[in-house]
Amino acid sequence: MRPSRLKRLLAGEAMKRALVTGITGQDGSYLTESLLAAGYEVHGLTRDPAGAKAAALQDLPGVRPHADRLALHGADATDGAAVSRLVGEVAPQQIYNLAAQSHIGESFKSPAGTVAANALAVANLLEAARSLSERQEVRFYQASSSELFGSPDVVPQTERTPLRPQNPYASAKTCAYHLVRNYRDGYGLFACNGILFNHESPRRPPNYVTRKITLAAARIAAGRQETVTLGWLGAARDWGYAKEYVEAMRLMLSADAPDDYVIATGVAHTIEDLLAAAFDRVGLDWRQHVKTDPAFERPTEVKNLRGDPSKVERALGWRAETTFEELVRLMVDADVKRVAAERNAS
Ligand code: NDP
Ligand code: GDR
Repeated sequence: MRPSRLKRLLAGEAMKRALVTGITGQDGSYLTESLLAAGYEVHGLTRDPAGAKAAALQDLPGVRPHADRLALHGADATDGAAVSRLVGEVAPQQIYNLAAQSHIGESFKSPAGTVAANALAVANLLEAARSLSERQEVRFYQASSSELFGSPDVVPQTERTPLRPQNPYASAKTCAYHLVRNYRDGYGLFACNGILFNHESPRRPPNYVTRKITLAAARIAAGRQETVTLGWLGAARDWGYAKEYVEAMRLMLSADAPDDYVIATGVAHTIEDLLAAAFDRVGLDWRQHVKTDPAFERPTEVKNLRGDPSKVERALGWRAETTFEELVRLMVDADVKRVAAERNAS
């Protein structure tokens, strides 16, 4: 952003100020809306502040009216000097580190880039936060993941389940998880790991299985495609609604003390459950429209994940409200609307 506008924003009254990395992503967009609605000044880090994802974020109904309290900053989180400068200049009271190469399949194709974005960048941010904490209070949230557990023997998984990452994404996230604990224990930094299980929404890109399926169901129902090709159908996941999960992030940074929390619904479903729910919604039988191709499989597959959210409910009063069925319904309905709008526009 232009230095003069940044100066004006920072000179304003003592408003709560948050820095969100990965602001253009699914979670970044919901978190930004939530923080803006709560009166925060929000600073976002993105590699492309003039790009399509940044434009879509700024155009959201929950963002546009608050444009005067949103500032986007162009930087790569793997650039330590840029991160240090940005954190020092913005001086946020809260940092939400959501930036990541977040696709598991892609992490096998780009392991070094994934380690840089998911681990090195976290070291950069924590170091910048530690430095800032010498002159003011700052709280740090890290987007940790159920992928840390790999394919665990223990069901459901809790904050004490052993970490056995199974892919480059999860290995890098495990490094980041430990770094957060190192800074909390070593420097007394208020730093939390949110160990979030899969959470989805109409804002999920279509290269994740939920959105790939809901979009395909909508397109097939509209006669715009005939089949959808997936990878391994044997997985089960604990799927929740992203809009609710960002509230858990905020609660963690508002708590009396920093800690790590599993965020999940506590209920798992298979991909076949997901297919059945999505295709039912548009009156179709999924078995007539699904193909598989090993090209979508991963060298190792994480089989079943189901979280135990009892700690966060007890300590912070957070609980998932949207059921799996409601989530699939709202995603299919959004895609049906999108497909109809595309058809009308063409
Ligand atoms: P997304 O992939 O939608 O968003 C992540 C964002 O990170 C991207 O929009 C990208 O923005 C940014 N980014 C990627 N690499 C870099 C980099 N090197 N420097 C700066 N920014 C970068 O992820 P979600 O919103 O789904 O998830 C948010 C976080 O939570 C991620 O860390 C993810 O790993 C984690 N997580 C997600 C879960 C889920 O189910 N959604 C579950 C558990 C954890 P841009 O291109 O604009 O720079
Ligand atoms: P996941 O989500 O790997 O759990 O990571 P994804 O939706 O990509 O996969 C879920 C399961 O579905 C299987 N699958 C397919 N997946 C994709 N993407 N495309 C397909 O065609 C397909 N067919 C079957 C996968 O193999 C897997 O078993 C998400 C990300 O948001 C991570 O960043 C986050 O940490 C975890 O959730 C928790």
